[in-house]
Formats: sequence, structure tokens, C-alpha cells
Amino acid sequence: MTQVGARTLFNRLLHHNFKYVFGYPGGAILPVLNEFYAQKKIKYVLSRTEQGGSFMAEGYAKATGTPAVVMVTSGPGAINIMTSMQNALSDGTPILALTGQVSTAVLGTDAFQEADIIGISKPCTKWNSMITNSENISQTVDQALKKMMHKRYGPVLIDLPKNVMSLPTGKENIYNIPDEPISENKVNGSIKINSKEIIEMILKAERPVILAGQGIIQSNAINEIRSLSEKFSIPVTTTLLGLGIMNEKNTLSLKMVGMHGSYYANKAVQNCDLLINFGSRFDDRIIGNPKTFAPKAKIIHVDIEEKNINKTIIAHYYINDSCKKVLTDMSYYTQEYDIFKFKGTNKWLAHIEWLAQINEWKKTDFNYPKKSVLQGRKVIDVLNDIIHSRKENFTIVADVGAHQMWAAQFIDYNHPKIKFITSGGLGSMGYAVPASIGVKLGLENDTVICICGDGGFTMSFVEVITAVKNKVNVKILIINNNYQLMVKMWQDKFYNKQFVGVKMDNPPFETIAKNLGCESMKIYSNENLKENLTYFLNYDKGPIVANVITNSDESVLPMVSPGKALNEMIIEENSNEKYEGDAPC
Ligand SMILES: Cc1ncc(C[n+]2csc(CCOP(=O)(O)OP(=O)(O)O)c2C)c(N)n1
Ligand SMILES: [Mg+2]
Repeated sequence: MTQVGARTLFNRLLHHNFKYVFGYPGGAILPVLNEFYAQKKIKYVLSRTEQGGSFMAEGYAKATGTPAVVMVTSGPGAINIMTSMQNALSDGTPILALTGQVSTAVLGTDAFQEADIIGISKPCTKWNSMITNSENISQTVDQALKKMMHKRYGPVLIDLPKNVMSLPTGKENIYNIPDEPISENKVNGSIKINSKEIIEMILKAERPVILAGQGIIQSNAINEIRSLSEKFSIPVTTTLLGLGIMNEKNTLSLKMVGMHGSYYANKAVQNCDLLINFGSRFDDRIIGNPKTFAPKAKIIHVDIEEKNINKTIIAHYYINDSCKKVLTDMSYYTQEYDIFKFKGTNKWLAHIEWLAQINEWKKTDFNYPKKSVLQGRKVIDVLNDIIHSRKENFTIVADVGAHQMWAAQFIDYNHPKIKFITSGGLGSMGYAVPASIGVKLGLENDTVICICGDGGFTMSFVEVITAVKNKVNVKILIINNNYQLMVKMWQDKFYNKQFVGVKMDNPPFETIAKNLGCESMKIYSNENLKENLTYFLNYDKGPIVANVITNSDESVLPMVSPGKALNEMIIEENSNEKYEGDAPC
């Protein structure tokens, strides 16, 4: 007996072992949604906004390293996930979007809830396709998943006209889609090298630094990079999305580099003689002025995505391959080298001097002037101490703003014990509450803490309902400074304190959360801070929201103003140094 298109689609999702589909219903997607009725194999998680559902899928995919599905209706439903598509494209997150579409008979007639989703999503997906023939359903899903996982991960979208989902499918044409041909070497101006040559350069370097990006996490190469760093005593700095690749309490960890990175990471990058970038795309937030980035270094760029090589920083050498492959090859070759044979040589002494210099720079760590009022940085600082005193694994999911940077700076990450997930390349507010729900569904045994600003919480708190209804025990910590503090800070520094549109006048979030059926608490002073945060972490009967009222007069430091070199950081809170150039965005 032939089956309808929606059943074929559902079966293909089953075939690929999807446990969850996140989404929001509507007319055009009803045939597919109907397949979720009376079955227990795939759980349909109803979000409260389409954007929220798609961010949940992103959170799940990031947390588990496996693809996730978001399914929404046509027109407004599909348009509402475009921020998430762009977010997933920026951060290399593997999600499959299934969008309802009007029937093919009325396509292009401005039908009710018709939108050209293939056109709209083209620039913000890796690949998209509309299924117009029900015989192609399984094949299109397979092709989408292959495209999604090919080289750097990313979002893909399949548009599903309603009639195609309701029609019987004929004999299915399932055939293998060949892998994309390995692209040829099109990287101009840089020299292609191999793994062994990287080691030879390390052995010649006196002041090496590794920059580790998300490519390390996605290719599961954390152990390999830690061993490399250990074997050759190479300090490692990471991107925002690479936090935790190193145990950040390790002396060879330089924590995060860039606009709000550590003093010592920025100093090390600007003074090193060899910079090896594994799996970071040299985002503008980490390089400062590209013309003055790592001016004394030979730069090696290892990246699976060819288009990232020489995109912002011209590398002297490159390898266009996965970090895992390159690091595995390197560990094979390192057995040949005995670094102790360098003992006593000038190179050896220079390297020891380099490590001593870095330790000296490390005396200037992330810091802030302590006040009697509750400060956001203090809250995160204390949270860090508590996290490190406990046994369970944690995932911190940060929203976007000042609190996000503090979460990056004041928590010492260490994969897989303490992990970090955030909206990196797009910086999309409203991400963390829904994403943390997806993360918790993916990592049931982790304690998942969403650190959110009052602005971002206001944009997304409807999804607390999703957490309550699905009994997802996320812990939402609102750093409530009653301002969009990050923007306020820019107006303060770059617009002569002319504050416009940044004061929030928030309602009592703890009451709102309670009314949504969620446990909640309010924290407003330093007194009993540790005890209150411990209660927050220990609560296990459902999700919990803590409205933490903090000082509105804080900053995010160090800061490299846009267009400046990484070493031109402003470090002190009341520094007389000028914030010059355009404000960041
Ligand atoms: C969807 C979206 N809109 C606007 C911005 C620009 N933006 C970046 S940070 C920020 C303020 C965030 O305020 P809040 O959530 O209270 O966090 P805080 O900076 O106070 O910690 C804004 C508006 C953004 N990143 N994303
Ligand atoms: Mg705020």
C-alpha cells in the first residue's frame, strides 16, 4: 500500500534516529504534524515561538554534536526562524528546518501564508530545497543531512508544499548521493603544508601560541590538542565558542582572546612568533585590526572549510582539513621527536623565557572594583566557585550582552566538566532561554544554567512555559541590571553618555515566572549570595528562574575598541584612555 508524503517524511526522520522535533504548528504543516500523533518514537516539543523552537534545536545540536530538527508552518512561521538559520550558519550548527508551504497549485499567487522561503532562506542556510514531487522525499532528506554535515556544519531547509505531503508517494527512488568532490586547492598566496611540517615549525619556534576554535570541539579533538600543548609546552587561547577546550585552570591556558579577551591572551598573540589556528575562522571579534594582528608571527591556519582560509587573516601556511585528522597525524609524528634534545639550546631558553613572560602577564587577570551593592561579575564569580566545588557536569548557556562576556571571562571552563554554549557569530538576544531547554534535553545529566540578561529574558521568557510543560529542569539566572547594559556601555563610552532606549523598567520577573508555573526566587544582595545560588543549583523539582538584581553601573573589560590592535586594550574601569572609533555592534 502506498503511503502519503508526510508518513514517508516521518519515517525518514525515524530512520535517521531523531528523538525530538522542536516546533510550532500551522495549517501548511498539519499533514506532517499529524504523523506525530499516537506514536512514541519521536517527541514533538512544542515551543511558544518559532524562533524559540529553532533555538532549542540549535541548543540540542550544539550540546550533543548531532543534528536536530525544527518544524514550522509556512509564511510567518517559517520567516520567524530566519534569525536562527543565520545564527546556525554563523556558528556552524547542524539543524534541519522543515517548513510548511502552500500547495504547489497556488505557489507564486500570494496565497494565504505564502512566502518565498526558498528565496528568503537562501543566504542564511547552507542548502535548501522545495519538494515538489512526493517520490523525492527520502532522497531530499538524505541529501539535506549530507549537505548539513559536509565540512563545516550548518543549517539546511526543506520546504514542504502541503499537497505534496498529503499525496500518496509512488515507488521511492532512494539512491546514494555522492559526497561532494574534495575541493581543489584554491587558496592563493598561502603555502599548503602537512602535519609533519607544523611540528617542524613548532620545533623552530621560540614563542609559539595555539588558537583553538570550535572546529576542535566539533571534530572531537580536545584530547589531541591538550596533548600537543602539553608535549611542546605551547600556551593555548580559544575563541568564545572554544571555551573549555583547555582546562582553564591549567597554566598553559590563556583563556579567551579578542575584543573582551584576557590581557595575557591578547599580549601573547601580539608577541608570539608562531600562531597555529586550529578550527577558528578568525572572526572579527578576535582579531581586532587585521592589519596589526599577530604582527610578529608566522600564521598557520587549519580549517575544514576552505572559504575560511585567507578570509580575514592571510595565513602564511594552511591545511584545509579537519582538526582531528591534522592533530591525529601530528601526534603520530611527534613520537619521532624528542624535545629534550633541545635542552640548553638558545631555542629552549627562549621558550622558557616566553612562558615566564606569559606568567608575568597573567598577573593581570579579569578583575573588577568590588562594591557593596550586588554586581553581576560578583554573582558569576561566586557561581564559578560553587561549580568547581561540585561533582556534576555543567553546561552554561549564555545569552547576549554584558552578562555573556562575564560568563565567558569569570567561569573557568573545562570540557566536558564545564562547557559553554552561546550565540557567537550572530550574537542573537533571546537565544539562551530556548537553547538551554534544547541543551538539557540533549544532556540530561548535566546541570544546565542559562545566564541571561533582563533584556534577553524579556525577549524569550514565553519559553519558560515550554520548560515547565515538558519538565525540563533548566536553571535560568537573570543578571538583571535593569538596562541593556552592553549597549548602555557603548553609549557611555562612544556617545558621550547620551543614553537612549536602554533603560528597561522591568516587571518583577520572579512573579512572572511563578505565574508561568515555574519555581522562582529573587536575589538582591551580597548577603547569603552563596547560599542562594546553592539553593538555585540544588532545586530539582522542575525549572527554576532566579531574578538577580545587580548594579547597573558595571563594564565589560578588557576592551579592544573596533579597529584597534589587540594589544591596545583598555583594562581599568576608570581609565582615562579614550574609547575611539565606531562603537561595536
Ligand atoms: C536580537 C538582538 N537585538 C539587539 C541586539 C543588540 N544588543 C546586543 S547586547 C544588547 C543588550 C542586552 O541587554 P541585556 O539582555 O539586559 O544584557 P546585559 O548587557 O544587560 O547583560 C543589545 C540590545 C542583539 N544582539 N540581538
Ligand atoms: Mg541588562
